[in-house]
Amino acid sequence: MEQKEAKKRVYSGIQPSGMLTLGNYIGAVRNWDSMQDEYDCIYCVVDQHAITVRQDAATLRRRTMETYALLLAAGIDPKRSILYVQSHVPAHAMLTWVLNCFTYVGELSRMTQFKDKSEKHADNINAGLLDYPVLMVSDILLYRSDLVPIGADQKQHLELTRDVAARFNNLFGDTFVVPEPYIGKVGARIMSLQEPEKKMSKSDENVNAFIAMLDEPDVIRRKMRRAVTDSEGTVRVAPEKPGISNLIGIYAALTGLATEAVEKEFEGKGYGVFKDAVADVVVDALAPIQARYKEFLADKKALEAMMDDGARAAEAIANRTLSKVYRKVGFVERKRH
Ligand code: ATP
Ligand code: LTN
Repeated sequence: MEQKEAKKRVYSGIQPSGMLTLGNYIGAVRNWDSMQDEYDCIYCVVDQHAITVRQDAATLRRRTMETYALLLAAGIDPKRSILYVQSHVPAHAMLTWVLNCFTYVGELSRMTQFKDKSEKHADNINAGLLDYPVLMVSDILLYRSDLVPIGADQKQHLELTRDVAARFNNLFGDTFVVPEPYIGKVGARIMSLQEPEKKMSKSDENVNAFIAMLDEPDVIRRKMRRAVTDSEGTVRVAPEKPGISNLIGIYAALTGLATEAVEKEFEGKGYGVFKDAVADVVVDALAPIQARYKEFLADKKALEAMMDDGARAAEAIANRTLSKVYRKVGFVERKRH
C-alpha cells in the first residue's frame, strides 16, 4: 500500500467509436498494458467523446461493451488498474463545464483534430466537437494524472491540458497536476493501409484501410496483400515510400527489431514475401487477445460487475478533485440537512 502511494499515476482513454485497430493497439493499448506494474493506472472507455460524431445508440452501447472486453483481453487487469466507462462517472461532464470557462474558443478552433473532423463531418459541426478537448482535459485532470500514454495525434490535446491546468493553478493556487504525454518511440503513428499519408483510423469507411484487432487471420492476410506500396520493390524506409515504411514500422513494433534490422532481413526479397511476413507477426500478436476476448464477452454479467467496480473506484478519486475545484471557483457548498 505504501508503495502504491508513491507510484506515478497514468491515465488514458479510448473511444468506442468502432472496432479497435492495430494502430490503437500499437500506439496506445500495448503501452497501457506494459505500464501497469510500474504505475498506478486508470483507463477509460470514453463514450461521451464518441457522441461528438453521430452514433447509432444500439451500436454505441454494443461497442462500449466490446471495447471494455477487448481492453481486458489485451491485458488491462482490473486487479491492478482501474478500467471504467466515462459516462458512469458524472464528474467528467461537471468539470468540463467549469474548465470551458477557462479555455478560449481560439485555442479550440486551432486543434488539428477539430479541423479534420469538421471537414469530415461538415454537416454536423456541433459544439461538442469543438469542446471535445476540454472533456479530455477534464478526464486527465480529475485523476491528478502524471503521465498520459497516447499516440502522436493526441499530442496537441495534451499541450492544451497542460496550458489549462497551469492557467487554473495560476488563478486559484495549486489545484491540478500538470501532466506529461507519453508517446512511444515506435509505432506512435500507424498509417492507413490504403492511404498511407493518413493515420490508420477505426472510423475509416474503407475497411481495407485498417486492421481491426478482431480481424480473422485470413482477413488480416488479405488486407496486408492489398496494402498500397510503390513500384520500387525494395523494403526500405523512405519518405517517398509511405506504404512500405508503414509496414516496416508495424513489423518493427511487433517484433521489437530496429527498422534497419527489418530492412536487412528483407534485403533482396519482394513485397509479396514481406507483406506475408508482416501479416504473420500481426496474426501472432492478435491471436491470444482474440481468444481471451471471446471469453470476456460471453459473460455479460461479469463485465457489468467489473464496469461497476471500475466506476466506483474512479468516482472516489474524481469527486475529490471536483469538490476542490467547486470550492476554488466560488460555488456555495451544499449542506445536506
Ligand atoms: P477515430 O477514428 O474514431 O477518431 P481513433 O482510431 O483515432 O478513433 P481513438 O479512440 O481516438 O482512436 O484513440 C485511442 C488511442 O489510440 C489514442 O491514444 C490515439 O493516439 C491512439 N491511436 C489512434 N490511431 C492511431 C494510429 N494510427 N497509430 C498510433 N496510435 C493511434
Ligand atoms: N481524445 C483521445 C481519447 C481520450 C483520451 C482521454 C486520451 C479521451 N480522453 C484522456 C488520453 C487521456 C483520442 O481521441 N484518442
